[in-house]
Amino acid sequence: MKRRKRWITDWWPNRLNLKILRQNCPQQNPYGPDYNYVKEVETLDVEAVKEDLKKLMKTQQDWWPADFGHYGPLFVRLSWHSAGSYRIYDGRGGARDGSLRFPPRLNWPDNIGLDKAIRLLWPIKKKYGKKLSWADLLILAGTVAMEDMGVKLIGFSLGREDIHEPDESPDWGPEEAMLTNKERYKGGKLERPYAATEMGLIYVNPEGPGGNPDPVESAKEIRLAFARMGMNDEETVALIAGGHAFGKCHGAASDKYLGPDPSSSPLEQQGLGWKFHYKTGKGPDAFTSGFELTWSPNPTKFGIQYLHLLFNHDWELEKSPAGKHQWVAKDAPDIIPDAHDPNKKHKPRMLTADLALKFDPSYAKIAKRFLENPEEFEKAFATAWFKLTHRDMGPKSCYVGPYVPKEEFIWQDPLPERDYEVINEEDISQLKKRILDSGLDTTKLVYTAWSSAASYRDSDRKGGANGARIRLLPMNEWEVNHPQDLKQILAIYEKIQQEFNEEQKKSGSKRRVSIADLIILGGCAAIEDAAKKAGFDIQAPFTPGRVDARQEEVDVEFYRYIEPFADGFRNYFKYLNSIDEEDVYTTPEYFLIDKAQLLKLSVPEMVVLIGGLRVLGAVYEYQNHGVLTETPGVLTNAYFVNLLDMGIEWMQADDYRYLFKGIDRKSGEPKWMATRVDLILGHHDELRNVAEIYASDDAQEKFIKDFIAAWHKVMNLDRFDLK
Ligand code: HEB
Repeated sequence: MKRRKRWITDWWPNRLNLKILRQNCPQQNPYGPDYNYVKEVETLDVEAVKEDLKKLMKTQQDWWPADFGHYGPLFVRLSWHSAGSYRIYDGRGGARDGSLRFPPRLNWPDNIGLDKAIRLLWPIKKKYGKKLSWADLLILAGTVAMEDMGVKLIGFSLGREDIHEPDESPDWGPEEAMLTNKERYKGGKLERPYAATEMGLIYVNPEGPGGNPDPVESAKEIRLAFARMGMNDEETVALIAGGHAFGKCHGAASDKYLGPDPSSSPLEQQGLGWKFHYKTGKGPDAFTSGFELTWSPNPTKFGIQYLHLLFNHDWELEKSPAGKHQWVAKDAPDIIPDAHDPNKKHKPRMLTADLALKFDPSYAKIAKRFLENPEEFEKAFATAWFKLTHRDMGPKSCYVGPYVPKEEFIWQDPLPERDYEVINEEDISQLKKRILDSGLDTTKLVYTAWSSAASYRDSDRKGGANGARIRLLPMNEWEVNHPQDLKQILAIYEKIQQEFNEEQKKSGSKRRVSIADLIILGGCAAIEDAAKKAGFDIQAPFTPGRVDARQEEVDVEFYRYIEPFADGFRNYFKYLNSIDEEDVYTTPEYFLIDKAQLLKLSVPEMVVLIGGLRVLGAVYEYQNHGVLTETPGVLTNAYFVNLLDMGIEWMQADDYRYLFKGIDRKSGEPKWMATRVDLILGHHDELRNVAEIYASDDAQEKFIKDFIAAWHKVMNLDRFDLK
């Protein structure tokens, strides 16, 4: 073997990695920077694709023969694994970008065999090219398969644009080795943001926790993992019982015959991994999970047989040919068909994770209800499948294609229809004046606008300024949003709104202003004011049209879960005094980069926003942390100038190395306070490089302009209504 080049990360693995802020740049897109996937897929003949898919799933390929003459079950597993790595805490994972085709997910041991499923779909991808993304196809394949196998679906949306390189933004866990959980469990608790209980799994170990075949313990893991996928017990039971109506597990022989994952496979295998060197290694000799079982007598037909067998038989522990714990119904007749030999029959078998649905009392109750009400079961399954495969796509306005369901779901962050006209330029300048004249502190205006807009995360397109959910539970209670101030500010905005809308009504105008717009407008007004104080007469662009959601349009439980504990932009870190404790596993500066990525920011945008927000004083609890300026509220580049000032020496100021004080080297007097998030901009070579550019004497105007541009970008991140 030849030597391997070393990368900077090999030598300095702890250097803060900014890579996730420059993934998928437009130049990186092979279709070119002007490619618009949504426009392309809108012209797709979806009916034709569906027909092609249905034909393809029933056409045998010698290189990877289908079980039961139907690739449908394999495609269902493909779609489930594409969507199922979604986790609520940061909205990452999931199906929207097709990242199952890239490491690490491509190589995860839980995704074994899906390389074949993807390759089987290549003729369809090839035929439709730029009009059909892999991301959409990976979900469409399983969904059409289900339709073909008899599920009454509730709908489907296209519109998932592919990425063209691995997505390295999710933190998938601390373990280097696959299939361990040595580090993610602390004190019996699964660390945030993980949802999978072991590295390299989508959710849980099918054999039971750590390979222990205990259905009750397995149920606990399933409940934990599925909750972190945003699924309740009912959805969980529906999904598992519905999913395992189809297909089989593969484990013809010991895993000692198993070759390496796709990325580690020899070149000549052309990206297919896990070659199984046992007999033919495919069809009846295939190895996927190492279990060898089929759940249902009709594995290519949807129904309740799985539940029926589960509850009407006794299950005995046995080992698969590959040596894995699985369960067999010894008392049942041989009613299970063989996947390849029409003359062979088997006994019903199950995984430990399947038995969880019988031996966990809460799951059992739901499962029995489903068993007795097959129509309710089918509806619950179809609804949960739709949620599973669409919940990272954002609001309904992001949906594309002829099968979008009319029904609305709370997890889509629904917004009311606007039944009035938006405010015009004149209204905007008038309202800005009214806001500034109201006596509201401009710092608070900026802080509130930021809090509203920067609740957005692009991973699953949740949060954001539209809807003004910051007025409602639970976001109006989030500590980082300054609940007390928020109440006062909102009261004033409501008054301004009322007066303005009243006047419009009187004058016969149909224009109205929403609180959602006022919150952002207030931020813009404050920024213009701060720029003026710095001697620059600059407009902060503002695009009206946001609407106000109602409380019943907020997924309260979900937003409670995702309350932020770190936001470097507001210099907020909840675990100030417990930085080394278990609930936070890494540094505030890492979470800054993480948050910047969720806000789709580039490195310069992130840096300039921090510099601007700090001099505006928009810092958590309006402490002096990072407010490195003599003139807070004036939009200058002072933050960068002072951060890089060699006349200041920085020193640790608390036991946790979170706070630092800046001492005047000459006088020895303390001058500034800052956090790790501030000092990283001076410490990190690349961030320092940007800070230097903004600190330079020629950069005052550039700083203001860039800050306002980045600000505008964040304010509009969720404006899917503008497309
Ligand atoms: Fe499933 C298959 C596990 C859930 C759907 N799974 C399977 C298997 C296993 C499992 C182990 C085998 C693989 C092979 O091939 O070997 N799952 C599991 C678990 C869970 C689940 C543990 C959790 C609890 N699934 C699920 C869901 C769904 C599914 C949710 C949907 C909805 N799966 C499925 C299918 C299949 C499976 C369809 C078959 C595939 C074939 O046939 O190929």
